[in-house]
Amino acid sequence: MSATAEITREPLKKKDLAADHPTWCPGCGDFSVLALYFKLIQNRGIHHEKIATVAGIGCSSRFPYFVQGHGVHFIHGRALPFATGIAMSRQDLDLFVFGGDGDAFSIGGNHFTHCARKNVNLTYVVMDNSVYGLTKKQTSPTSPIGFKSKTDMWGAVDQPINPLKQAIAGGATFVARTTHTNPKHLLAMMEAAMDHNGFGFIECLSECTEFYNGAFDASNPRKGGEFLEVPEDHDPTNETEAYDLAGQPFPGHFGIVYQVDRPSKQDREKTINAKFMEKTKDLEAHQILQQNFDKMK
Ligand SMILES: Cc1ncc(C[n+]2csc(CCOP(=O)(O)OP(=O)(O)O)c2C)c(N)n1
Ligand code: SF4
Ligand SMILES: [Mg+2]
Repeated sequence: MSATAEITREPLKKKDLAADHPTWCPGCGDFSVLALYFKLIQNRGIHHEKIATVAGIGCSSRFPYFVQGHGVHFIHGRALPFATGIAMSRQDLDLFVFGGDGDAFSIGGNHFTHCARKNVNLTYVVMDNSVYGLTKKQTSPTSPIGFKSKTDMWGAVDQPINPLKQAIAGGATFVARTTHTNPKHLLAMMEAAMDHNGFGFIECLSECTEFYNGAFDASNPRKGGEFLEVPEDHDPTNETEAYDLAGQPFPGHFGIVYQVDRPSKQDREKTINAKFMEKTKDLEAHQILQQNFDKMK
């Protein structure tokens, strides 16, 4: 076979993608997110060496352990900065970041805003259970007022954050909301975020059956709730409209709330890099460094 001959490869099956047996509690919403991630990889014919799954710390952040591909289980709240490094240096990878509401909006809150405004091309799925699951029930930034936990024994008193509003205000270019109880919708949102050029943020309601059972029943028709999709006449490019939709009281609407085109960080740096690559093409690495040192004098 010639070195350039194309090798035909079969799309991966679920058994090729599942690494470890997930250690989540029975009924945990996170199972559904993992199953749909496998489905997405299968649908898109992505191979092992192109999968990159990054997470912080939390039950949801165990995600990369269960996926056969490149994976990083990083420091609590720091998944996005790590993923940004990957995004900038390996643009050939399909990069997904998964994590919890605590990881994303408490300890990682600042990184969330900066990754959004920089429009780093990656997909970020926050598995929001409105509680700290791994550490056994503390109030999280999305816990509603009145939620009783180990840190708020008499009920939470602080105003919860609204992840969608936070993402829009931060400068995200793709903002969507879905739930683990609607697999078709969840998969559609992940596919749309993946196809978006820039920071694709998805808030996925993912129930913690152990420490916040029934939290999202009002959004689940099987539990007597209502699953309302984003209205057909909603204009996702209209920031004010998107902001209003994001502010609807729970259970709110599900779907793409906001989506606009803006060059990604990769796009913007590509131009700068190309210019300087051209300028320095005849120089050795030490000469480029010396030039930089001289400029700083
Ligand atoms: C620097 C640091 N602070 C605190 C912790 C303890 N800790 C681990 S996970 C976690 C919160 C997890 O909540 P969330 O991100 O919502 O994930 P979930 O377990 O609910 O999926 C905390 C506070 C830690 N691991 N590292
Ligand atoms: S504690 Fe909650 S979030 Fe963690 S695995 Fe169990 S059900 Fe899932
Ligand atoms: Mg959580």
